[in-house]
Amino acid sequence: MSEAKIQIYKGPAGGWGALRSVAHQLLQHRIALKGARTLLSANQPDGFDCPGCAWPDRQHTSSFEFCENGVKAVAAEATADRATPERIGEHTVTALRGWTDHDLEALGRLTEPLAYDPTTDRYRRITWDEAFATVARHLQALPSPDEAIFYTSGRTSNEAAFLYQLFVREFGTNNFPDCSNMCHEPSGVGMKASVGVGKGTVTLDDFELADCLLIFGQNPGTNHPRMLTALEETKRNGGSVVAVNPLPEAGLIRFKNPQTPRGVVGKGTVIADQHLKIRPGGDLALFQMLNRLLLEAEDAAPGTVLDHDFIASDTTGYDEFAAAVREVPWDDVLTATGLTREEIEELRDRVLGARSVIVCWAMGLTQHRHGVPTIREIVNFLLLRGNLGRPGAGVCPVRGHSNVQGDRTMGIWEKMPDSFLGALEAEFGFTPPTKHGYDSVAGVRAMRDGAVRVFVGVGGNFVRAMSDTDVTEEALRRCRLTVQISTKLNRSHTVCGETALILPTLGRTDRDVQASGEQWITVEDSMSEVHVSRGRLEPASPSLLSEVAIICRLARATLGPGGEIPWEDFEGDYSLIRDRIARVVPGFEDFNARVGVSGGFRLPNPVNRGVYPTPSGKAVFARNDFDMLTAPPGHLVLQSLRSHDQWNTIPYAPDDRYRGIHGSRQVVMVNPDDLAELGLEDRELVDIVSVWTDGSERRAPGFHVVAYPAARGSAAAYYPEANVLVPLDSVAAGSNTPTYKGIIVRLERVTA
Ligand SMILES: Nc1nc2c(c(=O)[nH]1)N[C@H]1C(S)=C(S)[C@@H](COP(=O)(O)OP(=O)(O)OC[C@H]3O[C@@H](n4cnc5c(=O)[nH]c(N)nc54)[C@H](O)[C@@H]3O)O[C@H]1N2
Ligand SMILES: Nc1nc2c(c(=O)[nH]1)N[C@H]1C(S)=C(S)[C@@H](COP(=O)(O)OP(=O)(O)OC[C@H]3O[C@@H](n4cnc5c(=O)[nH]c(N)nc54)[C@H](O)[C@@H]3O)O[C@H]1N2
Ligand SMILES: [Mo]
Repeated sequence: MSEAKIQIYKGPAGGWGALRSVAHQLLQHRIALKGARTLLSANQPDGFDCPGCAWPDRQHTSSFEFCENGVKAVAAEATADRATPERIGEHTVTALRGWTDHDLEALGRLTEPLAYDPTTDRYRRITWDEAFATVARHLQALPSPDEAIFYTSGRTSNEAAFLYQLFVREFGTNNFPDCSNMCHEPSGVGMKASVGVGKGTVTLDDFELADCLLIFGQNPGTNHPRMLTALEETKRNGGSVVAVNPLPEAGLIRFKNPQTPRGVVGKGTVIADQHLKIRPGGDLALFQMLNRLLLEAEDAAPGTVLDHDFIASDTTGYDEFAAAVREVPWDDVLTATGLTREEIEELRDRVLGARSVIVCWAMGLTQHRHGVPTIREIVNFLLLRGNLGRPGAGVCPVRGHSNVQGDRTMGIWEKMPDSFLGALEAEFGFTPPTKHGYDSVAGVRAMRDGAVRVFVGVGGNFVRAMSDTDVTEEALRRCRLTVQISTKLNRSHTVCGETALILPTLGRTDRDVQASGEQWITVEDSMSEVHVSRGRLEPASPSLLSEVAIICRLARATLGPGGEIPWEDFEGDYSLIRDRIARVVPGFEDFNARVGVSGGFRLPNPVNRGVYPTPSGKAVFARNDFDMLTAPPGHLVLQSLRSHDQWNTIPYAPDDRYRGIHGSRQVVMVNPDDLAELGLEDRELVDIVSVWTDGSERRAPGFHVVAYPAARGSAAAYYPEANVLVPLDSVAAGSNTPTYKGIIVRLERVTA
């Protein structure tokens, strides 16, 4: 194991470092300048949607928004390397299972359909027809359609997602685990309960108008680099930015916009006016205290703090909420947050001085056992001062995968409402199942317990993304059939059911030609803008099929000929799919015509018109119980997060530039004072051991301790290496999201 080189990073995000890193990526993937130019058509009106993240562009017609990590994501897909059957077949699957995530990915793009051959323990090439017949045979043999699950990762296009759910529902199940279950599910559940809609309410224009931005549990410098430009705009217009995070993340502290000459050579913009170094899981307590302080400020100066008109006209539940939140004790809040009273009062004053406030958040809030109440407390906070549905104010859950929000809109959800199922029935003439299906955690349990026999995944890397890696892997192995529709090799391909298939597919950047000619697809970003994406590159192999084509052929093979649904026509002309989406999904009327012009359209959010699709028709103040994560003596609260050089389950390199860590991912970051208390030295080798309420323990061996300015009592290690530590049953109440950011651990010194 190589030891990490550590030098705490003091510079800004962006700047020269970003440019250098991009040049290196292009070189590594052997992408020549011609290819590089194609890459630069990302997010252009005529180009493809960047698969890097779900942050929006100005009308999607921007003058090319440059982003280091977007280029890395595109370069990874556009690589010149090929994972051919011959290269994969050189190794047994047992051997491949010993490879790192990075090395599997580095074989390059998949080129041919493959089947696992248990007699040789190797993958071998098969024909597409054999592949579809194999899946059909297994699905048809199941005693019940509920014995299959159909996973989706968030890169899938609207068109493919719509057809996938159509196929699966006609087959007869709602078993749709997806990456959203592991990601922003608490945001959707919490906002839906509070305001009736599970999506954000703001646009980029609101960032220019906001007086104050609160950024909770998010590392935009790495994961949404283009967001830094929006933060810069807020600052330029006199707004303030507050970062709430256990770590001092570089992009939140200072930013040099590499798209401007000044940004490359200048000092950059200071982003955060205040950084609150909160303990992991302390955000619910912080918002409850903020809300109490707003009520007290109103008591002190009646009529000046709360928006009484808004509360009276638009909300319900205020009295119960207010009575409860007034009781939240300072002592508990200070313990839960690790903050000082002065820090919290400074934040209160900042909020009181701001007419309009936006709250942004990502995984630091959702991946906790109280993720749902935390989101509901944020909505409470915004409702108090009418910070919803007006310019410069609102909720901004910042989504991850580039089309994760669109996939949900298209029906990838294990419990779509009856209105959606009814519309499907009216359009396609079959009765969709109404019984709710399995989400990701329930899906693993069902495979583990033998209740599910077939796993199909459109994209993603299920065994590395999910919690409790060993349990998840064993669950997959118990299946009769596992099918992975993928662009590149990953660990999930090495954990096979009795029969296992890899179906290689086109990526976002690849040209997609079907019977009626060249096709384009659509996606929905984090701010509900729907727009076109058109691949331009020569496909990685002539054998690749698009996701749409694979789904159509799976459906025809499985459901048999003679059905009502024209799968063959859909495959040949994607505009026919959009015609159907227009008739089934609200907000997509006249889809083909509207999406093709001037950067697409924005799906309306009724909350912005003061319409709340809740049972009461009002926005609901929630009364949330106080909850904090406590670690027993000698233990820490561990969060698992992304480095600057990875895309979800796939590390590009063992470096984390903005945290100053180079050469190793087997590190655990801990505050130096905690290390002293634990009797550990910087760079010492430890095992991370998690403890769970049922007394069970899980171990991740061989990590170097790194003294790092993290919040006291916390620790941080990288995802997916830390996933073995998260018990399958450790989930957010109400959304079943694994608690990847709230793991109770101890560090055990490794003695030689
Ligand atoms: N380059 C790149 N871009 C990506 C991705 C990628 O892997 N690479 N992944 C995409 C996906 S799917 C997603 S969901 C997003 C993820 O985007 P992020 O949510 O930014 O990703 P994480 O690395 O999980 O970072 C979580 C942040 O929350 C902080 N945090 C942890 N626990 C707490 C807490 O209890 N309270 C608070 N206030 N903060 C906390 C961490 O210190 C860290 O800064 O990024 C998307 N974009
Ligand atoms: N410990 C810990 N665990 C986490 C998280 C965390 O913060 N901490 N974050 C969670 C979150 S937020 C998420 S979203 C999940 C992510 O979980 P997933 O979405 O399942 O994982 P990814 O790593 O994004 O999937 C990468 C694979 O997708 C395939 N792929 C890439 N592009 C395409 C495409 O265009 N089409 C198809 N069909 N396949 C493609 C490639 O084969 C690649 O190997 O992980 C979750 N797990
Ligand atoms: Mo995500």
